[in-house]
Amino acid sequence: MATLIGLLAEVTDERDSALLYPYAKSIERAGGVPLLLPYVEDAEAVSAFVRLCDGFFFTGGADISPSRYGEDTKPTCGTVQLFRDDLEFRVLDEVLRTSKPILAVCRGAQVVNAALGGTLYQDLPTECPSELLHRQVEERFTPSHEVVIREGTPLYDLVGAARMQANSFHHQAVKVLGEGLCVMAEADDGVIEAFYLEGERYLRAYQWHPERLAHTNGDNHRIFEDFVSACRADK
Ligand SMILES: [Mn+2]
Repeated sequence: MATLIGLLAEVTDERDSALLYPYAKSIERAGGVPLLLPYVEDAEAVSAFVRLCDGFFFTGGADISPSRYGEDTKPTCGTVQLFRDDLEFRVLDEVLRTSKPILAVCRGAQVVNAALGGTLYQDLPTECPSELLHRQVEERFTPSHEVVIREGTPLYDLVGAARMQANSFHHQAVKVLGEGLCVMAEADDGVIEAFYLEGERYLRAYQWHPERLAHTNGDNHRIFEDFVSACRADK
C-alpha cells in the first residue's frame, strides 16, 4: 500500500496553487507518494484530505500574520496571506486530532510553532542581528550555514553527529517555542533551526529547506526517509 503524503500548496495572491519540484521529489525519493492540497475553502475538503493522507508536509512561503501569535505587525514583517493562514491552521488543527505524522519546513515550521502557542521574530536582521546570513546569497541548492544538533534529540539520533549542513532562506524564526516543542538544532548565532514535539506523536520542523539538499546530502535525505517511514508505521 502506498504511503500518501499530503503537501500544503504554495499559494499566490490570486489563490493559484503550486508546488516546487523538490518538495514532491524529496518525498518520492524517500518512498512516499506526494499529494497536493490546493487552496480550498470547503471544510469538508480539508477533512477528506486529512482522512485520506498518512502524513502531512507543511511547506514554505509568505510570512504568517503576527496576529496568529498575539503581536502587532511591524513594518519589517513581510507580506502576509491571511487566506493561506486560515487554510493551514485549519488543516493543522485537524491533523493534530489524529496521530498522523507532520513534517514542516520554513513557513511551515512557523505555522506549527504559532499554532502551538509560540512566537516568532518578525524580522531577524533587525530583531536578532548576527554575522550569519539567514537569507543566503548562494543559489537554492547550495548549503550556506551549518546547524548544531542537540544530543538526545531525534535529529541527533538520525544524523549521528553534532553538526549538519543547511541552507537558509528565511528572515523570520522562532522567538519562543510553543507548548511541548523542543529545540533539535540551532545555527551558530543561536537562531532555532529545528524543533520537535515531545512525546509519541511525530512532529518535526526545520527552518531551512532540506528538500533542496536531499539529492546531494545524505543527512538531509534522511529527514525524509525518517518522516515517510513514520507515516508508514502509523497507518
Ligand atoms: Mn538559517
